[in-house]
Amino acid sequence: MKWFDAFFERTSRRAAQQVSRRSSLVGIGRLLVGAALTLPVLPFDRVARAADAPPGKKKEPDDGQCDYWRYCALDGFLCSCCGGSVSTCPPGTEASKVAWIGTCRNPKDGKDYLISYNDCCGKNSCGRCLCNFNLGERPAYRMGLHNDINWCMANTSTMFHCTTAVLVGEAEKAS
Ligand code: ABN
Repeated sequence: MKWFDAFFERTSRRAAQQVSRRSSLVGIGRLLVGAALTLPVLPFDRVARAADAPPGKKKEPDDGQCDYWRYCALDGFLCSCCGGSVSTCPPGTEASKVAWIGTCRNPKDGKDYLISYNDCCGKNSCGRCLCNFNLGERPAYRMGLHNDINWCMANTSTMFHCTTAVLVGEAEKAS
């Protein structure tokens, strides 16, 4: 390793003779400012995050948990745990053409909302975050009120991957 030490000693001495302290400080300063300006705009892949929170819409903190209010009648794997979000299908899957509609109460404002539980179709079961809540569900002979159904049945690919909970709107009050 002697040659290594000698090489660095020679190079450092030459640099010290040729470069003033001021110009090396200027160089280091430029490097720091350049890094601070360039690093935040480098093209990191933010696709996954973008799918979770479309522009202008904040991702809700607990939508990866079964007890999130919108999942009150969801039977399936949460798309939030499968590369999608509470209301978007993961890449490579498509939303079911038919869905089960539930009514859930938002604890923040105490109002009831219609939620469309669309399955995401085209890939085999995600297998993560299985939730099974059945508020308002009825046995299978009332098919429209039954949620234990593969809603991919009307899609080109009937493979079920996960389930989203899309907010449709405020529920009308029964008169
Ligand atoms: N809607 C979710 C689901 C898919 C397949 C079978 C049962 C339930």
